[in-house]
Amino acid sequence: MALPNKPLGEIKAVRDPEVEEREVDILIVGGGMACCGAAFEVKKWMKDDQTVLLVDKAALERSGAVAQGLSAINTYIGENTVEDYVRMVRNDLMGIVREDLIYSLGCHVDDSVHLFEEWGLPVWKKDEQGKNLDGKKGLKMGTLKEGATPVRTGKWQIMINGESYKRIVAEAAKLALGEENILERVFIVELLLDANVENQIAGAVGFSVRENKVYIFKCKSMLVACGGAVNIYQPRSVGEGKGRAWYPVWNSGSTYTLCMRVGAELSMMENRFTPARFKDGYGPVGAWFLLFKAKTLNGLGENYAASEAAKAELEKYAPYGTAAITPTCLRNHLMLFEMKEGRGPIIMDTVTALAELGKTMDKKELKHLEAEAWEDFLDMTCGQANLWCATNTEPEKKNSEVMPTEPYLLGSHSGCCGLWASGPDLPWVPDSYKIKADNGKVYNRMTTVNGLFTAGDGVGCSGHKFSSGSHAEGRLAAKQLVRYAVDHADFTPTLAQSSEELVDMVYKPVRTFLDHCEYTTAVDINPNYIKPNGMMYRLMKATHEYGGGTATYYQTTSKSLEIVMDMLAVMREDWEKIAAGDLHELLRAWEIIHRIWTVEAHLRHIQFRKETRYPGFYYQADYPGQDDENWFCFVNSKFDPKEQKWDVFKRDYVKIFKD
Ligand code: SFD
Ligand code: AMP
Repeated sequence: MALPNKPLGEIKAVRDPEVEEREVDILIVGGGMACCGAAFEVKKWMKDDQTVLLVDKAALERSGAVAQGLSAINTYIGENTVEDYVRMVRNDLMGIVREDLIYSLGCHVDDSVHLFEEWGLPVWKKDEQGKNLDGKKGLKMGTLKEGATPVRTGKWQIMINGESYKRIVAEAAKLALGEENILERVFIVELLLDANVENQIAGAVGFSVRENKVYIFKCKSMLVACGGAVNIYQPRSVGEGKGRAWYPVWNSGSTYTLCMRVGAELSMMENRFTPARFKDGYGPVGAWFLLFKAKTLNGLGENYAASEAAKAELEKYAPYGTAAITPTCLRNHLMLFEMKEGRGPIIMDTVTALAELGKTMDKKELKHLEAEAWEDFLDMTCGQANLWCATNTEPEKKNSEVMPTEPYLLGSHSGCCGLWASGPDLPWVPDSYKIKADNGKVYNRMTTVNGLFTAGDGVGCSGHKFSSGSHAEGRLAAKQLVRYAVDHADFTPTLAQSSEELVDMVYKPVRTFLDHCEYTTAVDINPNYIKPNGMMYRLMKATHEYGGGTATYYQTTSKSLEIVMDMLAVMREDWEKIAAGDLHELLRAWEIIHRIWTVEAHLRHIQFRKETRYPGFYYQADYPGQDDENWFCFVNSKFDPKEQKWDVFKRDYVKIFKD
């Protein structure tokens, strides 16, 4: 149930919070696209006596990556084949992906898109003359399910009027699950393994960010889909611009941290995403490239991507570099190449693009086109529209700079880091891609911890799901969550820790603060503690300078990695002294701890993979270029919760679909 907005000011934290314990069969952690998909689906498969609860750190209507809305759905198969979708994802991610996961998602994603439209999401359509109809006008052509033609930007993307996208999806999720089965504004801190059954998930602990209250949950099966990781590197926007980032600032790597801390295997954590975006506002470029057919120019006004030098550079990364669509990392690589050669900055030629499109349009149509250019931002990154206003940028008169952003970790957009998850139990899926639970059964999207599932940004090795695919994947996982809980009906989750121990852990930052805050007059400066804000700056400086951040054009070296690893070890020591005076700060404290764990996994993977698989996303300067002979494989890792030790290792890649 949603709690009312808090009154002005922060809510002071107290030493001894209230404790609420709950036991359900199925626990859903997160409230974004994947969890809304799960919430919509789960009850259809549940038995009458089974119980479910969804817990989101924010409010479902505007939580996660789709909070601001979106102007496109980037995965809609439509007239294409699912096999081609697999090929596209494989090429974009430089060959090493889980084709079983991508295929199974591709089979179901359109169904989610059809539901969105049914729930009221306006989808652009083509009319009989091939003209674009947006908003309500699109409805005249019927629905996608009935066979209406969407406005395709690229082969896989369709345009929507999506300012209220998340509200629409959340409303359906809430209706299906029931408000009484939803807890908002509760941040999950740690997952809990069963005290008696080895490697079995049994619950989670978290706290309310609106009341001094700790929640302890027990469950038989659990979905964790808390999105990707943002603000782990120094963002390009600092000072008054801080807080502006491309991916959602609230997603702090909880998916990866929560799961890895109970021993779930991670995969391809070395992969990251540094999207090219309109500079400073982080406005997306997809619609400009694909719908408006705009070109990017270097500082000399040249279409560098079409140059001989660019071709030669791409050939080094054949067959991916020479494919019909250049992989996202290599598009960045070309930009960085220009900038490093002194031919920056990179400019999106919006003026020529709109002028070209306008040639076949009357005045009214041209005005509409210009409005669409603004709406692309207003629907999903309104800060970019503000920036255009503030800098007197009319895209038909003035071009805008494009720049690759600071690194993000995610598994649903054009990146593929995440958890090693089971593929479906189908004959064509290789055995090495199936994870067998304690009962010998295979549950699609289960991690290597029994009963623990993930989806969306959480599932590794299978990017390009986007909003629609994440929703569909949540629905796939939901069915399996129920199946697992039914198959384990006799299992009684038992926690190893007492309630008191769990409260001590979650509220430790509050107690550290209360014990020492009176020692100094400046509440943020104290020899006995560090505030989350200070820790955030430390993390960002370390990753920025040594971990392949924007400071070094995304380049790192073996020595730099060694240095940053030492810095992380000290941060880990110091986080024992992290302090929180109010509930907002307690949230920030746990978020930064989750971020540090996630970054550690990321850098350990980069350290292990002795090649540069994703030029444009990151460069390991000691190992430039790709080394297929030794590294055409997954890199996986596992943190052993008992031994408190990391293991990083290779797993074989299996090709399922021919080129
Ligand atoms: O333009 C905890 N995305 C795009 N998808 C598209 O289909 N089209 C686009 O146009 C896309 N573009 C885009 C996109 C995202 C953003 C931010 C921008 C532009 C500016 C990508 C999708 O949005 C993305 O793939 C999905 O949303 C991923 O879904 P999911 O479920 O994996 O993550 P989420 O939606 O962010 O939700 C996370 C949830 O977890 C909660 N949470 N809850 C409890 N405890 C914790 N510890 C928690 N930590 C997090 C969050 O509150 C949230 O509910 S474009 O760039 O291409
Ligand atoms: P973006 O706005 O960059 O997030 O891109 C939205 C969609 O368009 C994603 O599916 C991208 O993979 C795709 N895309 C963006 N730019 C290009 C491009 N230059 N060529 C091909 N596809 C692109």
